[in-house]
Amino acid sequence: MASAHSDATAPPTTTSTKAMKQTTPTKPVTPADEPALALKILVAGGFGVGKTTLVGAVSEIRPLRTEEQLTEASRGVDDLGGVEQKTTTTVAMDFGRITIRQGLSLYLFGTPGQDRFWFLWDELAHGALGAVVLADTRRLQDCFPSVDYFERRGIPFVVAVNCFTGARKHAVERISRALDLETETPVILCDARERDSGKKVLIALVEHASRLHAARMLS
Ligand SMILES: Nc1nc2c(ncn2[C@@H]2O[C@H](COP(=O)(O)OP(=O)(O)OP(=O)(O)O)[C@@H](O)[C@H]2O)c(=O)[nH]1
Ligand SMILES: [Mg+2]
Repeated sequence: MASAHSDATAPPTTTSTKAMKQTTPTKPVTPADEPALALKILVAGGFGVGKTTLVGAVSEIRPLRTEEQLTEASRGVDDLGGVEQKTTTTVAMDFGRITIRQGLSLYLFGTPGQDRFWFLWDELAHGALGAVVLADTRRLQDCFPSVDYFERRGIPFVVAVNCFTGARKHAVERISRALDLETETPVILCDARERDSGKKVLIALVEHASRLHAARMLS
């Protein structure tokens, strides 16, 4: 399920303690020495939907952020409807890590939300197991390009609806239909600020990706 990627600047997507065991034969083998699996996950979606917030909320390490101040000039370009308090935007990526269970960690890569950073996406998506597409029902159309991107490349994804305060609640079936998703693509309501909520989204993604990979291997 994990796919290796050779980018020397980013963490490996798979790690193994095998080499260490060979060079330190006297060290007793403990469960912690079991080969660990690290999977690469993208957190994508439209501008200001809460990608940086989600990566920061779930990460067990201090998240890496590449935020720049939004300028007055950008206000005419970027739709701040619903996130008027927003003062910064991601210009390269967010990075965080979460351990889902012993031996399984996820490396999280948050994408930039502004259209002018599309050129970074192929690099960020390289070797990813799957993606979370964050959506805001007040601006649902903003997540169409992300959905389209992952569908075209056959990258498993879930849609996580970030329930902003004041946003009307919609049934997940309705959101799934509005986005014209495959019926098996999970749609989950979440709060990007809550660790447990974000973790549930990530677990749903790993389970969904596992099912898809198993089905692809059988077909
Ligand atoms: N009320 C509420 N505010 C949120 C929530 N998630 C994020 N915010 C706020 O919404 C704004 C946008 O959050 P970000 O995490 O920066 O969004 P982003 O998707 O990373 O934005 P870009 O990188 O610029 O595309 C910030 O001001 C957050 O404090 C949420 O679930 N509820
Ligand atoms: Mg961001």
